[in-house]
Amino acid sequence: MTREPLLITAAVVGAEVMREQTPYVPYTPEEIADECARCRAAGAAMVHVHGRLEDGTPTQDRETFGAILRGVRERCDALVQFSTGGAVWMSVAERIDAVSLRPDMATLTTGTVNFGDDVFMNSLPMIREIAHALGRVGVRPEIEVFDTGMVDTALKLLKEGLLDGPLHFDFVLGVPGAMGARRENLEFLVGMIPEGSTWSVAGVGRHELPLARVAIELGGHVRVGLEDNIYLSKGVLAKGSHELVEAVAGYAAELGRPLATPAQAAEMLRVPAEPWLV
Ligand code: KMH
Ligand code: ZN
Repeated sequence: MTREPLLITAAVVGAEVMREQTPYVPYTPEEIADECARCRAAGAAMVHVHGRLEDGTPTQDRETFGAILRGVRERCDALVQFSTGGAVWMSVAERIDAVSLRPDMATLTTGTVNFGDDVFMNSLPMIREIAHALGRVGVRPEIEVFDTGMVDTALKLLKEGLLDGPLHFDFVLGVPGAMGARRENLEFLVGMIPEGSTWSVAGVGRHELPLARVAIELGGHVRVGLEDNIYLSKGVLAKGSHELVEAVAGYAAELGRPLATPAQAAEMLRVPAEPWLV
């Protein structure tokens, strides 16, 4: 098995989980940045962030993201990845409002998918617009894949030159209405991506930790956090994303994968060395 350093990405907030479900989800930029720092201390090299208003309403507002970015940079050296997915009801303009702050990375979902009772819209023109917005400010995308065709679309955009290879994929498995969180699905997706690509898995709900373990065994990388799953074990709420990161760090130690530092992750993901200051 590979001993390549394992990138753990912590998805600490998301746009869906609310305090009614778990008191541990952070809302304010300070709470989000504090949780990111705890995740870094637990072994995460990158944090994936969304914005929230005081009452928990999701926002992609530039000011909120600026406060989160500054807060994380003040507290730790984790790479910061902005969501451009936002929430299902947001326009593309809202979703890309903050990317000119130039985080280390930002997400790019390459297709439309059912998302529970909702639809997460990403038509080809929308995908192109987001990819252009990232390209304009030199932010590397992480390709979010919720179903098979999204890999094909990413590869098509790579061939067209809209995206720069090698690509980094995050396979988000187990969203109701999307591709299931099963090992064979993950192996199939990994088989679709070109040599030299990198990938991580984000299992949703109870699949998060078991799929993380599979990814470590397969030589991939891992995303965990309250955005995707609020439980540490059956019926036991995680007291923050950092507890999920700790669990993954434990698997990595057991399976012989050292943890990637942010510097190693930046090199692997070809993140530009000097992010703009905010
Ligand atoms: N909240 C989902 C609708 C991303 O961050 O790029 C989309 C999402 C993906 O979370
Ligand atoms: Zn997200």
